[in-house]
Amino acid sequence: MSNRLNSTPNDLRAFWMPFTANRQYKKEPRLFVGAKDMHYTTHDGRQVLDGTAGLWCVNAGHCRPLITEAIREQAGELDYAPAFQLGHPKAFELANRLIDIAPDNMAHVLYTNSGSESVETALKVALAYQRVKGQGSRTRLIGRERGYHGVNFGGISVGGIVSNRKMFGTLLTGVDHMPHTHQPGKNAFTKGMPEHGGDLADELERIVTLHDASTIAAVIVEPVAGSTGVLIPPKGYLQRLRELCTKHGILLIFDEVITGFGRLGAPFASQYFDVKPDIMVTAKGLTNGVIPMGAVFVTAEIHDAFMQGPDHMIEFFHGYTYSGNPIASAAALATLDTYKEEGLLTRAAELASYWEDALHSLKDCPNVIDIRNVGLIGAIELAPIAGEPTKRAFTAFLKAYEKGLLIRTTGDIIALSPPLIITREQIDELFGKLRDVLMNNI
Ligand code: PXG
Ligand code: PLP
Repeated sequence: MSNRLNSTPNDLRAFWMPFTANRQYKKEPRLFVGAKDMHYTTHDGRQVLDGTAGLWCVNAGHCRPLITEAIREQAGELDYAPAFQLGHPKAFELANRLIDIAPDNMAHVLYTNSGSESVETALKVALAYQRVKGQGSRTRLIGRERGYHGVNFGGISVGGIVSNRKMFGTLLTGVDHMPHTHQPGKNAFTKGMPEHGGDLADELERIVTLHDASTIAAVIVEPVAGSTGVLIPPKGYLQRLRELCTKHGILLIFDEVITGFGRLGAPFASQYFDVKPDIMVTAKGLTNGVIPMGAVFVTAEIHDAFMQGPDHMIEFFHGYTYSGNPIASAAALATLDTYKEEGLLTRAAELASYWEDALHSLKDCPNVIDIRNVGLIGAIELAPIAGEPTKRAFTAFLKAYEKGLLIRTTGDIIALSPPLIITREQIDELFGKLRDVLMNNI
C-alpha cells in the first residue's frame, strides 16, 4: 500500500516547510501569489509591504524588469552548460564584475547555489589552503556563539545557534567558538555601533593560547550577525579580530550573505567597516534572491597557492553541478546592472539616518527592551512572555501580516531589512504599522 497522502492541488500536507511552524501554518496558511517592487500580493488579494526583502535577499525589490528579462532570454538561449572542465561566457563576465565591486584584496570567485553552500566552500578552501601552504596542522575552525552560517554540517558546526545544532550529533570536530557580542545591559538602544564589547575580540587570543595558533586554520564571523536577531559589531571589534588573525597566520572569513550587496550602504560590510577578510562568503542579494546562487571571494594569495603541479591536474577538488549556472549568471549580471543604474549599493547610506530615527521612535512602545540598527537593518527586541518564549514576537508577526506588513522574527526579536528601493514615505508607513501592532496588547 502506498502511504501517499490523498492529494489534491490545494492540499498543503505533503510539503514539509523549512524553518516553519508547520501545524500552525497549515491551519492558517499565508500564501503570496504575486510581487512588485516593495509589495507582495496575498492569495486573498491584499498588498503587503515587504519589510524584510523576502528573506534578506530581494535588495532591488520584486519583479524588476531587467532581471526578469535576462532570465527569460537566457533560458531560451543556453539553459545549462556543464560546470566542470567546460564553461560559458557569462560565468566569467560575472566573476569580473563581482571583483570590480569587491574589497580591493579580493581577486577570484567560486560559485555555489546558496549561502549554506558558500559557507561550506569557504571552510574547505581555508583548510585546503593551509595544507597546500605546508601548514596541514592548521585544521581547527573558530566560529562564534549565536553565529548563523547556514544549515549544512560545516555551517552548523561553526555556527552558534543551539536549536540549529543540538539535534544533529557531534558535528565537525576541532571547532571552537568565540563569545557573541550582545551586551544589552551596557548597550541597549544604541544607534549604530555599540561602545562596549570591542575587547571581546581578545577572546580569540585566549582560544589561540588554549589550542596554539599552529592548529587553527580560520575564523568565520558575520560582520553583522543577522539571523540571531541583529548584533552589530562593537566599535573596534572587527579591526581587532583582523589584527589577531594576521598576527597568528589564521585566515579571516567574513560571512556576508546578509550584509553583501548594499545592505549597509556600501557594496560589502568589509568596505563599510574598513576591515578586509581573506575570504568572503555571499549569496542572497547576488541574484536579488530570484535564482539560487552564491559566490565565495578569495584573495590572489589563496588562489595562487593552489596553482601548482602539472597543468592538466585539477587544482581544487570541489564544485557543484550548478556552479555558475547560465540562468543564475544572467540573473546576477542583470541584478548588478539594476544595482548600478539605481545606485542601490550605496543607497542605504543615504537612508540610514532617516531609518534609524524612525526605528528608534518605537522605543516608547510596551515591552520593547532594545532597539539596534546599522545601514538598512533594524531590530526590536521584545520582553518574552514569562514561560512562553518567542510567542510575543510571533504574535507581532501575525498581526503585522494582517495589517499588510511583512516582518521577520527570531526568538523575541523583530528583524527588519527592506528592499533598498524603499522610500521615506514607505519607511513611515512601515513603522506606523509596526507601532499599531506593538501598542495593541501583544
Ligand atoms: N550565512 C549567513 C550569514 C546567513 O544569514 C546563510 C549563511 C545561509 O544561506 P542560505 O542561502 O543557505 O539560506 C545565511 C542565511 C532570517 C534568515 O530570517 C536568515 C537566513 C536565511 C533565512 C532566514 O534571519 N540567512
Ligand atoms: N548526489 C549524487 C548521487 C550526485 O551524483 C551528485 C552530483 O553529481 C550530488 C549528490 C551532488 O549534487 P550537486 O552537484 O547538485 O550538489
